[in-house]
Amino acid sequence: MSDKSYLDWPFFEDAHRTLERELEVWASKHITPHGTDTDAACRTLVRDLGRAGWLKYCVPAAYGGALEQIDLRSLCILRETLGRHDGLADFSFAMQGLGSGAISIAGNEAQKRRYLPRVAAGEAIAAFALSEPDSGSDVAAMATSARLEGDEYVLEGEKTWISNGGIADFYCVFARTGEAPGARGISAFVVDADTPGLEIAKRIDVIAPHPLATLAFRNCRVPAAQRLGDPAGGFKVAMQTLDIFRASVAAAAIGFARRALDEAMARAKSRKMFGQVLADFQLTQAAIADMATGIDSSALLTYRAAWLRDVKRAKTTRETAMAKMVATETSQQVIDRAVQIFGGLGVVSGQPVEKLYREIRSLRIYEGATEVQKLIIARETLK
Ligand code: COS
Repeated sequence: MSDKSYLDWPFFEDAHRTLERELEVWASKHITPHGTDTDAACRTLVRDLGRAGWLKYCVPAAYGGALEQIDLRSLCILRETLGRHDGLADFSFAMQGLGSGAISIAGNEAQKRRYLPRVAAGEAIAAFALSEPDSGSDVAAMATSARLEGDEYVLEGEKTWISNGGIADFYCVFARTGEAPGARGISAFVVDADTPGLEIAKRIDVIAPHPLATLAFRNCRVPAAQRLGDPAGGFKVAMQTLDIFRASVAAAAIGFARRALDEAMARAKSRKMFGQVLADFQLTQAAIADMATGIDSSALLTYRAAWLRDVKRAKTTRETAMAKMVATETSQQVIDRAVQIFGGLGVVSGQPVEKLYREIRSLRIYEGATEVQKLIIARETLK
């Protein structure tokens, strides 16, 4: 049984404890091993998460959501719990939120009504299309353009590392509209997957399989009504979306780390060696102590950021960046130690710690690499 003592911290309300309890029961029963068809597994997961009502936490109540406003502590509890059970379930949940976040933040009434209820019900798969081959960390350097022609924007360019690329029903796309250079000349759009001129240029295979693709926009005509928010407001919408979801990446990393610690403790208590069990050795105990402390430090930073946003309505750019950096880096170390405690078995394909070892790696890179989080923390601290 995983450590749930964090739920007694003052950051949480009874509704959060109930959410965790009910999700735990659901996940134990409904999350089952997936086959090798990752696209099919993700489609099924989105449908099941939608039917069970969990995706309602990704959108506001007026558009089919669970709560009046998106509650970051709930998102974090959902991702931590799903992440502890299954990386792909966490991924499928998270992308519904990240992929529709720009609509919740900047969409008009018609856009919200058209997309958000289907996201919450698991009937439409969402994706966030920001990165490009030559613009990952440096978002303001993006080259994809959107030229206004009459009442249409014409999109040209490439987006890459797009999660859900290939299975999404719509993409929130950021493109240069040219009002000013750099960050001040970018707008956001919602582009339906079947829009002529939008193609899946390449599917990308990664060490922890999930749908990932490069998108090509060639003479892709999007009605001007599909622009999200003000012209040139796209960079801020992207950053505001990331300010929310980066904290949830930290929560997913904590869920992975908790699972690794649980697996490592079970192994350490049962594996006999030199006439005792592994857990009797002080070197194992030191590892367990570091793992448990790392998890609690990460959780404190993460739920502080979520609480500040939810309760104090604070801008949490700095706190979110700290949480994302510490939780993902720590989780990598915790999982690596769990593999070590497992010995040879730890690197056997299909073992839970082996899967976690592959799954954690990308979290230190996507939604702002650790180096970008350092940049953000330093800038905000120096202000
Ligand atoms: N919320 C609201 N507005 C923000 C913001 C935030 N978190 N961060 C920046 N802005 C605003 C700034 O206030 C500034 O506005 P003005 O022009 O009105 O002054 C504007 O956006 C530009 O900001 P800044 O000059 O800081 O932008 P930079 O180009 O220097 O980029 C970083 C900043 C590096 C922080 C940004 O590019 C980033 O987060 N990169 C990582 C992106 C990422 O996560 N990629 C992964 C894609 S998702 S898998």
